[in-house]
Amino acid sequence: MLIFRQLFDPPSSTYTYLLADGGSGSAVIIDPVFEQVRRDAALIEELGLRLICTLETHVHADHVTGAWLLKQWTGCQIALSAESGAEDADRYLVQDDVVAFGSRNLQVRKTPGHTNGCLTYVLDDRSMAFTGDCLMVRGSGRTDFQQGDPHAMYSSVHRQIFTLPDACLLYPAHDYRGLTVTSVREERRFNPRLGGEIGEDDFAGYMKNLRLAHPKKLDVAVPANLKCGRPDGNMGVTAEPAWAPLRYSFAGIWEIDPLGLEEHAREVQILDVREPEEFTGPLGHIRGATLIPLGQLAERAAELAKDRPVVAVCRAGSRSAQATVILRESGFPDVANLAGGMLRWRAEGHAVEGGSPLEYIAEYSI
Ligand SMILES: N[C@@H](CCC(=O)N[C@@H](CS)C(=O)NCC(=O)O)C(=O)O
Ligand SMILES: [Fe+2]
Repeated sequence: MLIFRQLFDPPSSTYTYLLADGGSGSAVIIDPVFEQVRRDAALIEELGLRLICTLETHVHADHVTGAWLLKQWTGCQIALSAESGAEDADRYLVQDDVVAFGSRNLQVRKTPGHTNGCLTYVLDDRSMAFTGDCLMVRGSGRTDFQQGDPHAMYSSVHRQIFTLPDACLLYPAHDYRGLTVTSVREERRFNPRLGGEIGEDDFAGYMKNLRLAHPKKLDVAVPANLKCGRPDGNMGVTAEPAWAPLRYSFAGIWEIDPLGLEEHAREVQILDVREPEEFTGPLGHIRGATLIPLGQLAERAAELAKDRPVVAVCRAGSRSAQATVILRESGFPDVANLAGGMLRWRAEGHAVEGGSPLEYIAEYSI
C-alpha cells in the first residue's frame, strides 16, 4: 500500500509530498520547506514512518529547503540532481536512477528548463509523477533565471512528461491558485503554454513575455539551497523548547506526557480548564492546579504568570489543546498540553487531589 500526502507551505505556495511504503514504513519526502520541517516531522512520526531520503526537484529560488534540517532530526539522506551544483548531499541523481523506499520506488527523469538540475520523479507504476517547476497545472516553471531555457523545457515536457501514460497524475512543486493535481491527458490538451499544437517557438515566445517579478527570497534561498538548506551558524533554526520534553503534533500543538509533567511539576503552572464540578469530581485534579474553565480563559489569562511555563489540562486533552492556543494568542511563550488529559494521567498512576479510586470511575470500567 502506498501512503501519499500532499502538504502546502502558504508563504511560498510550495507543495511538499510525502510518499511511503505502508508495509515497511519507509518514506521519502519531495521538496520539504525549512519552516515546515517541524510539521512534516510530526506527520512522519504520527504515521509511524521512517524517513529514508529527502528529494529535491531542483535548487529552489523562493524558499529554503528543509532537507538539511530533516537530516539532522531523522538521520535521513539528502538526494538531488547531479547537475544541481549543490554541496552536502548524500546522493547525486542522474537520468533513470531509482530511489527505492521499501517495496516502492521513484524513477528519476531529467527535466531541465526551469533550472539545469530540474528532475521529475515518476512512481514505479507510472500512476503519479512529481514534476517540480517543469510542468505545472495549466502552466510551467519560469525560464528567465537560474540557467532557465524555454527550449530545454519544451523538450523536457514533450519527451519526459507527455510520454507518460495519459492517466498519470502530475503533481507540481507550486501552484499559485491552489490547484493541486493534473494529469498527462489534461495537460497535453489544455496546457495554455505547451498543450495541443503549440510548438517550441510559440512556447519560447510565451515564456519571454511572462514578466514575473523575481522571487522575494531569491538572494537568501539560492545560496542556502546550494548547501541543501544548511543555515549559516544557527540562523533560522528554531530552538526546541528546553523547559520540558515536549512533542509537536501535526495538529500544531506542543504536548507533554504525564511522566514529563510529573518530573517538571515544580517549575510549571498547571492550568486546569475543566468545569468546577469536574475539577472536584471523580477524576480529581493535579496538586497545585489553577482552575480556569476554558470559556473564561481569554478574559482571565492574566491570573497566570507569563514568565513560567504553563501546562494546560482537561479531561481527555482536547479542551486543553485549545487552551494552549488561547494562551499563545495572549502572549504566553511557553505552553504545552497534557497529552491524554486527566484520563491518561490517572491511567498511568499519577497522584491527584480529591477524586475517587479508578475502579469507581465509569470511564475506566469495561
Ligand atoms: N512571487 C513569487 C515568485 C514565484 C515564482 O517566480 N515562481 C517560480 C517557481 S520558483 C515559477 O516558475 N513561477 C511560474 C509562474 O508563476 O508561472 C515569490 O516571490 O516567491
Ligand atoms: Fe523553482
